[in-house]
Amino acid sequence: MHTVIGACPHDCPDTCSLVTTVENGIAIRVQGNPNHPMTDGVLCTKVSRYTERTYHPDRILHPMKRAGPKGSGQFAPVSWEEALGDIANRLTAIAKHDPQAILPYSYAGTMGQVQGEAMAMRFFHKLGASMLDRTICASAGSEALTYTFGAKMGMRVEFFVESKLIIIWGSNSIGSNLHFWRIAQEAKRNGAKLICIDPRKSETAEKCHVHIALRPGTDAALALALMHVLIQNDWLDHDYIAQHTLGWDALRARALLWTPERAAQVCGITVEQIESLAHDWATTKPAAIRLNYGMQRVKGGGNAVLAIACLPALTGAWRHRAGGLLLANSGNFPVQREVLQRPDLLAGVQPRTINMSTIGNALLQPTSNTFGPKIQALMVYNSNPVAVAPHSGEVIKGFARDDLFTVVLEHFQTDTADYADYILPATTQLEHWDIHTSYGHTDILLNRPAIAPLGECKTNTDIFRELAKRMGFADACFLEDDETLCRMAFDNTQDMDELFAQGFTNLKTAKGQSLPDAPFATGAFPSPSGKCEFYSQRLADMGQDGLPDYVANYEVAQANAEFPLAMISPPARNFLNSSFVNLQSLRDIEAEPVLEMHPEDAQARGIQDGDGIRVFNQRGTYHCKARLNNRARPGVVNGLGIWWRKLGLNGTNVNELTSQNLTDIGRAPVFYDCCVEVAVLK
Ligand SMILES: Nc1nc2c(c(=O)[nH]1)N[C@H]1C(S)=C(S)[C@@H](COP(=O)(O)OP(=O)(O)OC[C@H]3O[C@@H](n4cnc5c(=O)[nH]c(N)nc54)[C@H](O)[C@@H]3O)O[C@H]1N2
Ligand SMILES: Nc1nc2c(c(=O)[nH]1)N[C@H]1C(S)=C(S)[C@@H](COP(=O)(O)OP(=O)(O)OC[C@H]3O[C@@H](n4cnc5c(=O)[nH]c(N)nc54)[C@H](O)[C@@H]3O)O[C@H]1N2
Ligand SMILES: [Mo]
Repeated sequence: MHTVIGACPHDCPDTCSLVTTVENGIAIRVQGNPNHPMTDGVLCTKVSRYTERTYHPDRILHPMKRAGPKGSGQFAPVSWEEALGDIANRLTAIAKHDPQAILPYSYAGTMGQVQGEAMAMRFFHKLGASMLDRTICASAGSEALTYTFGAKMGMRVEFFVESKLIIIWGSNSIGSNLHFWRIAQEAKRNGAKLICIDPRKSETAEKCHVHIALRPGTDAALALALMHVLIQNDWLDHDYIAQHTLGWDALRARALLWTPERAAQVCGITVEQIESLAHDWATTKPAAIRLNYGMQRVKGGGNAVLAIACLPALTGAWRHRAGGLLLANSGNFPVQREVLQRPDLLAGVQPRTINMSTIGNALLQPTSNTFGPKIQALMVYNSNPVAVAPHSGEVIKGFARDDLFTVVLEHFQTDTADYADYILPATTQLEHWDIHTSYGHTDILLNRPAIAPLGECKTNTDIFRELAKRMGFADACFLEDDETLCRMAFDNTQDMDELFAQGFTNLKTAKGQSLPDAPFATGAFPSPSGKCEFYSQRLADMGQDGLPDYVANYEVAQANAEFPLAMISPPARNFLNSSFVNLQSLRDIEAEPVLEMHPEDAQARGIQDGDGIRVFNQRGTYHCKARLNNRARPGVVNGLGIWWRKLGLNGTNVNELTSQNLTDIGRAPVFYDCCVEVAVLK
């Protein structure tokens, strides 16, 4: 019996350090590493079931070839030789004509730098395939933050423990950022006030001192009104504003248009809630905001982040290490992406870019001068687009195309794998090497394999190496092994010896120094001006007005007679996007796909708790169970995600209803900007 230190691969800000216990070559237990301070020996319910996932009877253990009509889910096992040979031939034939007709589709099924985009990108760069714009999650908020601060940087998460006010904004920490919640709890015990801003009374909102349940997509209006109150009461740090910000006069004029009365109307909250929040923000020190991506999945998601990101500078909250804001710290990690992904293999070619968030549209485009060649082959890895991409109706029409050649690298036969021509069995985190950054803390983690690959599974990297060999890509970089790739991810500014010895190491700056405690205490923003840019010339140059503004949703429930309910679809706590939905023990906790409704909205439609219901709009219909409670505010329904379609009630999930519209900044999807109507199922 021995233990192996690894890293949780999942798309979550916490990136935990894992300890796997192995007996006779079998992983019998996965636990949180007690020596890693952020993990502190604790895992979420999902990942503590990691062995159940790894040894699941439904794991795909052999290459599979389609044996029925597209989408039928019928497959027969084939040898690796046959599968790889056929795939290489098909891709070679398409590439001869135009390699841009081949599209990779991947996201953060694993967040590892190696099993993510390292060997895969080398392969697609060498091939000259279309590029994928990876926007499905965070690009609205990340790009907005980059306009205001200059990079995806913010407070160090561990210092929230010293904060006296914590605003959790657009995030259900208990569900999706559990280790931050532990820190917030400790701060609370030390006297901190916790405020949650969320349309839904989430598991987190109900445990905070104050919950402000605003309408979805109205956060920018709230932030501008907070500025208004700060100005009216002169609750400003004039010295910080003068020295470390850009565009104050213009922002001030904008904020003065946003009286609390006006914002209260837009947000569906009271003037008192706004004034009291502004008072708390201005008078409690140190004060911190844990912003998260849940509030940027609407048309104005980018502008909302621009507006909220101004708040810490106005009151000088950044002066204290426990003050300021954290959305993500990914910008701090000096990953050597060019070394891992080798864009030089493009050899000067600049292929077109396809936005993953509108994959439905893209797959249905014919060849044209503007679009380029019709997509003829799709290589999916680390993602389940048929379940997670918006407007499933269109996505499925695309995947169902008979003339589309689709290869899916997976652990399981997901909704997406059902549409594959080949499913290739991939290793899980227990079976391969990887190296991890984090978007919620500032440590680097190493993942060592704990067990041998199950069945005939291969690593993503090996699959791309094998295809490269068969396609005649002779570059030496296709021979580098995974441990070598791990060592190449960072230069010598990072303590790689410590990383390899203990499985994690604190991030150092690009100069090899420890990160500062308070990143912007004395300004030094990584923006073009070196200041917190309230006004962004870069945004203005792109045709925006350069200042944060309230941008209304595409679909506004109050103005929509046919579909009068706003629907958001945040994750169910025991699933991770669509991962883990096929684990019986976790599905037992979530029971059935549900729509949370306020009793008033239900009563008006004759719906009772537990009724089977039809949720519908112009794009589709989704069947689930009504759950009546006060987690939903009147006028807003919460369709918890993201179920596998085939495990849902009528073979659909909530993305049947979402649209392919995009955010104001960052070309991201607007999952929470969606209007619906609901009726009892007869
Ligand atoms: N258990 C679990 N953990 C996860 C995930 C998961 O699926 N399950 N997903 C992971 C991924 S991919 C990500 S990106 C992160 C996301 O993590 P976060 O960005 O923290 O987002 P969520 O926890 O998904 O919560 C989003 C919250 O935003 C609220 N919300 C929706 N619309 C609005 C709005 O307009 N304004 C405001 N203020 N709030 C709004 C929702 O009600 C919900 O409570 O979590 C990661 N962690
Ligand atoms: N309605 C609605 N839709 C949403 C969201 C929402 O809140 N509401 N959230 C959105 C967000 S934030 C995100 S990030 C996306 C997430 O969407 P995806 O990135 O597609 O995430 P998952 O659904 O978890 O699917 C990841 C898949 O990768 C596979 N995988 C994991 N590790 C490996 C590996 O090492 N190799 C291979 N080959 N495969 C692996 C898993 O088995 C899993 O099927 O969904 C988005 N969709
Ligand atoms: Mo995400």
